[in-house]
Amino acid sequence: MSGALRRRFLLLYGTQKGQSQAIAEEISQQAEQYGFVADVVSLKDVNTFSLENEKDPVVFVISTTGTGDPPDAALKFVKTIRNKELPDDHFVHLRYGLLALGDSEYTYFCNGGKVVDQRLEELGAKHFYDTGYADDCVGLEMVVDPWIKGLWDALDREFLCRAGSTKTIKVSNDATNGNKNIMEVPGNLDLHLQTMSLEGEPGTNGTSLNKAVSDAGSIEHSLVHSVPPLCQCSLNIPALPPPFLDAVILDSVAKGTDLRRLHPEDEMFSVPIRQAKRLTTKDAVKTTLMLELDIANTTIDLQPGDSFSIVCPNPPGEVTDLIDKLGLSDKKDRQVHLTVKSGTKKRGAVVPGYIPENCSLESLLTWCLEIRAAPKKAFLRALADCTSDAAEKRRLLELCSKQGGSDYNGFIRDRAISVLDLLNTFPSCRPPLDLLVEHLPKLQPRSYSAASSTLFHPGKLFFLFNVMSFEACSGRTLPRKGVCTGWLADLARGYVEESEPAAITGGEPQITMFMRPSTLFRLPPDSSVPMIMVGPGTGIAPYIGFLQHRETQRRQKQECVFGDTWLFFGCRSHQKDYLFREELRRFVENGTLTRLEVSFSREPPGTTNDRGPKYVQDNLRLFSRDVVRILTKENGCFYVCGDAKNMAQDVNTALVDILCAELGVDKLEAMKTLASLKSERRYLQDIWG
Ligand code: 2AM
Repeated sequence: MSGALRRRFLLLYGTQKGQSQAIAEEISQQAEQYGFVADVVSLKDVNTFSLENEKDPVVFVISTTGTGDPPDAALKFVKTIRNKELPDDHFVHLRYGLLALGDSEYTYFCNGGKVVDQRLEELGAKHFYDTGYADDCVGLEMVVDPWIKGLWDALDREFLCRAGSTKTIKVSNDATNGNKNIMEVPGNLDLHLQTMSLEGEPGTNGTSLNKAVSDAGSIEHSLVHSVPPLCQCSLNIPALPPPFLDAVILDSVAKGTDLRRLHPEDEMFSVPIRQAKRLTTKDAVKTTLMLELDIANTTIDLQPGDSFSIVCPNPPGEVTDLIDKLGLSDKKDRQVHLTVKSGTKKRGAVVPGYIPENCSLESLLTWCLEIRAAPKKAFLRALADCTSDAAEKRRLLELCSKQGGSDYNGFIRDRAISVLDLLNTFPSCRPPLDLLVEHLPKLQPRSYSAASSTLFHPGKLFFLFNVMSFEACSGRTLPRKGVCTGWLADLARGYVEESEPAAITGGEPQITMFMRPSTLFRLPPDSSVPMIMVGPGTGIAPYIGFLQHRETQRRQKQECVFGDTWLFFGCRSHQKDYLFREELRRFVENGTLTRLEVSFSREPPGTTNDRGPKYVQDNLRLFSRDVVRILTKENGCFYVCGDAKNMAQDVNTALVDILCAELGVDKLEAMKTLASLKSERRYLQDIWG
């Protein structure tokens, strides 16, 4: 554990009539008694603090004005954090607590604080203490005083954990399962683990990280040493909050659901699918499809490197089965009316804003809720309460118990169990609809990288995806496809059996989508800058856009200088899943691509490529001298696209090794070089998973 601790926190207030300021001053005074130092700053002085660089915990006290606006003094700050260009992980380093002030006489109670809270969370910041909502109507002090009292314990815990945060924890874990689920570890421990450096022990067949974490007994000694004792006490599953929603099914038949209501903040487009093509052979393990969207009649300004999101429905069969399981088959088309339960103790309880008012039961389950989401432990406990059979109830409780960590992962997560699968497995469980609305998250649009350039294909947007599939298991008798990829594959069915792209004629399916323009993952503006692109599998998508763009530019502006352009692609076999083989060959032949290196991970023995490098990073190592030259001497750019969990990390490790070997520097120095490449926007990632 580190030595003396600097127990400073930043205390930001946004005040209209001085109440937040007074409370902030009160907090600051008390802080001294508890051994903390508060730096008190008004949110209006946006230039005097920088959340981007803030390392200490941050406490906000924010008033509400008008019917629910942030105070004038905080408007500039709110505008800054609302900038749509900010990446999702902009504030991932930030830990904060927030006290919102408001008046429940007004419609949007405490909304000044809520908008800040919500946006900080969207940008990756994490609470170290629950938000307080103080009501001027009944007296602010009713909430303010206990909230401040609790703040000191929360700050104590936060600083204790920071004390252990510099250590590397070695957890004996299953190397493949590795750090996969750190974010979902129950209780408070996830908060601490996220701030620590985790190191698995490749090759050990020990318990998985999740088991280690959920079951204190199996945490390796080094974890016990480096985590302050208090953190080990926080392994309990959070108490189950009482239900807060009422879902009443009205007699009236609902009108159609407007998808735009689900994503009001985005500009939605409805576009036809014009062509579909299978890029892998029929006997390949994964099926990769490419679809062509017609964007000619839209205002979309597609740039290579951009992504977009597709609004997809849940599979109709599953929706029907779920409605059946809820005992509501006769009410599919009826309007669902949601209200907050009167007398609920849940602070800030609201009907989720993404559920349209005039929504049918079927639309609710088709378009609004992620019915495939792995049920969290709190949901399991709530479901146990609705289960009449004693054995089933016991099993559900076992799964969500403190001891059931690995059982939960094995039973629920690893097999991608959904609430419907659970209701099939536990037939005496009959939850009310409101429980599903409370516990299932919002159905998320799925994002894909564009795989084309409009310079090359005007008015078109191509993209590719692997059709996801999940095996049958208890609770579902048939294998299941991914929600969006399965839906898209169905839309394109009948058109993808040909090797040539098949035009879809008559009744072309439409999809609803919105753009997610990239801020960083773009071609270097100066075409003479050399670039290295790494993307196995469908990670090749944005590079096809890049290369088509460059190919057209080369044709159009002969006089331009084009820097070295390298592509490291990886697939399993030459025959089955070598995506864009012909197009890549053309890029090489016409000089758009100066170097193409392909690795094959599962080429049968005896074939041409079976002894070559297995993965993209193995190939990178073979060209380490060129990689270092391009990045350090020629100011080149390095792009990585594809799987975040394994590939992107392995590529990063390879880069560190390459820099160490070629420059004769140690690991730390190599990591610093990569960090500066990142900050210079020359090491760019478009990764998922
Ligand atoms: P696989 O045979 O092990 O699945 C596209 O999916 C390609 O990426 C496949 O050849 C796949 O190999 C490979 N791949 C899998 N894990 C990888 C990793 N950690 N790093 C790089 N490539 C990987």
